[in-house]
Amino acid sequence: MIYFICLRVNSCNPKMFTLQFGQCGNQLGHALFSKISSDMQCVNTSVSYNVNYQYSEEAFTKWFSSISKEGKRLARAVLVDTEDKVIKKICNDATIPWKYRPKNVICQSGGGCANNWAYGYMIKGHELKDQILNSVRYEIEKMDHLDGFLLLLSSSGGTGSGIGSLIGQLLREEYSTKPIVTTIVLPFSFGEVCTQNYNTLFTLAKLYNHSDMNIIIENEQIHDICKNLLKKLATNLSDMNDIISEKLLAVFQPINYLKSNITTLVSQIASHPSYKFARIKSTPHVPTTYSMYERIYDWNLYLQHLKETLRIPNLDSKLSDNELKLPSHSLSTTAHHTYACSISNVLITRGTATDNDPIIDTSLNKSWKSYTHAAYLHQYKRFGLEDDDFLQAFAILENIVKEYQELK
Ligand SMILES: Nc1nc2c(ncn2[C@@H]2O[C@H](COP(=O)(O)OP(=O)(O)OP(=O)(O)O)[C@@H](O)[C@H]2O)c(=O)[nH]1
Ligand SMILES: [Mg+2]
Repeated sequence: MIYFICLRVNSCNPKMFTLQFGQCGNQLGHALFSKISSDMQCVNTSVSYNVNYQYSEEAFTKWFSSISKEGKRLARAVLVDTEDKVIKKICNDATIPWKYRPKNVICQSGGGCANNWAYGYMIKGHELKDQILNSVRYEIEKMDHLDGFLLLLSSSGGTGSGIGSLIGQLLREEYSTKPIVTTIVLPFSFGEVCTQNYNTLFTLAKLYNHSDMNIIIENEQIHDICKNLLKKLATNLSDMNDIISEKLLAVFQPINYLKSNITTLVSQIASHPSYKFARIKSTPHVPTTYSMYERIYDWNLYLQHLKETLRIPNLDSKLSDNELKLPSHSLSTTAHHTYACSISNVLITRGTATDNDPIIDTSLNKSWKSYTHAAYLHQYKRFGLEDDDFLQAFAILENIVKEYQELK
């Protein structure tokens, strides 16, 4: 079943503009769009057809601009690099149902920016800035409403950090009222390259001034999540990008019909101009193979665990970073703990709540589940019913349930 072809583009839904810089930004962006794409195609969900349809539609409008001639979703993204190895790899991936618009790929085939922020910011950034901004303008002209920008980059190379900083600054000048959110990937603390700290310093300083919110990702912590929780002994960058994408999407994917846009998020999290760093804590992280057999935790436990992730970890031991543990009733709740100082927290929960569901809704969800597995359909089809009949019935009943729920 090809869902995305029949998606109706709804102009009021928020629209995100993603810019990917350098190796890290491009690999992470590719993982992010792939995850969005498979999330949209997922039919085996525990929610109803209508809710799932709306969600996919909103996700499409948010991240993709249109459908290409060959029927692939076109990411609303601009890609920038000063070496072509990664770009070639991600743009030639023919197996996926989405792609980048070739015009939006701005790539030199040189040797990169040599892990040097200054080379990226002062030299390469100025060589490429017109091309980059023209691509941005071209995309924006086609849109009726832009919600905001999402910049993806690492702080420690030269291209992402340097060119990303310059473009962040130029976007701020040109689109002064549009929120700019950056995702900045910090390097492993033990020397990948000797210039990484300077590069990080300049990147954070520049982008902090020219953006509205900076989501900080630590490679080291993401690596530990893969190793400790997902049990990936030979963790690679792609595993890590999967986790980072999940974290970003936990925040940025549509939420329950609410028009959750970047402006609202930024005003909740980074409302004061002096406090613009944000972190995403998420739970649970379990290997996909485990999740089939693991016991289902209750929501209270997840909430308690998330609260525990806000505690200040003991620097002597990585294991005291609660995000590196599974949610557990045995974690102490009574002892005195210091919580990290934060200006604001937003809790986003995703999943099915089983409490207080009306019976009709539960039964509807169950039948939707059976339908997605094509269970027993033949028993109806042999008497002349077609898929359309099922879908119409689902739509009608879902509407009824929705109207009743709105009475509450
Ligand atoms: N999480 C994650 N980190 C990455 C990835 N690729 C590189 N990094 C990290 O990014 C930093 C290096 O930056 P790169 O993105 O490779 O550098 P660049 O922006 O391409 O800059 P130059 O190569 O110097 O021109 C190191 O800290 C790497 O650990 C990735 O795909 N995922
Ligand atoms: Mg590079």
